[in-house]
Amino acid sequence: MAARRGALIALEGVDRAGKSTQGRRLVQGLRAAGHKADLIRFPDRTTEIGQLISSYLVREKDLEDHTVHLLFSANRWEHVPLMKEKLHQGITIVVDRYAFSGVAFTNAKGNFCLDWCKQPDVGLPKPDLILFLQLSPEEAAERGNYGHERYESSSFQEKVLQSFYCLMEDKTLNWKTVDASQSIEDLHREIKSIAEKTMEEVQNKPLEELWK
Ligand code: DGP
Ligand code: NA
Ligand code: NA
Repeated sequence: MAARRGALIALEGVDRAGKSTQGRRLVQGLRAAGHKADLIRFPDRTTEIGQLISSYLVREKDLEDHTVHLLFSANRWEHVPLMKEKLHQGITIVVDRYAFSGVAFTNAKGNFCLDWCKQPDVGLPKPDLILFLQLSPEEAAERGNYGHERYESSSFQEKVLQSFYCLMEDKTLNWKTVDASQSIEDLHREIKSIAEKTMEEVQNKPLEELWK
């Protein structure tokens, strides 16, 4: 019998929903429970492509919109060989943002249809679970002001949220919405239990390709 594989778990949601905190806590919690687990944050600003993306986000550099979209996608693709290797070694991978942020942020710019936005990410490893951290714009606002990076305004974030809702209509994907207004610990417990259930369910199933 083939070795059991790890699960690919994506965390998505608007800015400040707590994705990065929950991603770190989830990997810690899974490891503490004896599972093998790793975290990847997208964009990964440490690679050469990631440095370009970072200079765009902090407004040091202006890049053409299609170009930026493809760079974010390329930044995911450059991790794919290692992600696949780890998943097949039984390591669960938690990704803090994935192709859904890629589509939602570009689609929110207004002049890019969902179909075009999805194309560069078609064929990425398909997440076994997408946890959508749901937080109302009002609750997000209570968590403090946005920073000065590109995209950090409530009007743009509202459009991003609408694009996420369109993507969530795809029932071939395993979306689970969780209430991100709970305490960090309560949300962590809920997320960890959903994650462990998914890990159990997919361990003998083949890894699939996204949007194919
Ligand atoms: P973060 O480090 O998670 O705060 O992400 C930085 C910003 O980049 C944030 O506003 C969300 C945005 N972002 C994340 N992934 C993508 C993507 O694939 N495409 C675009 N256009 N924006 C993204
Ligand atoms: Na941000
Ligand atoms: Na984050």
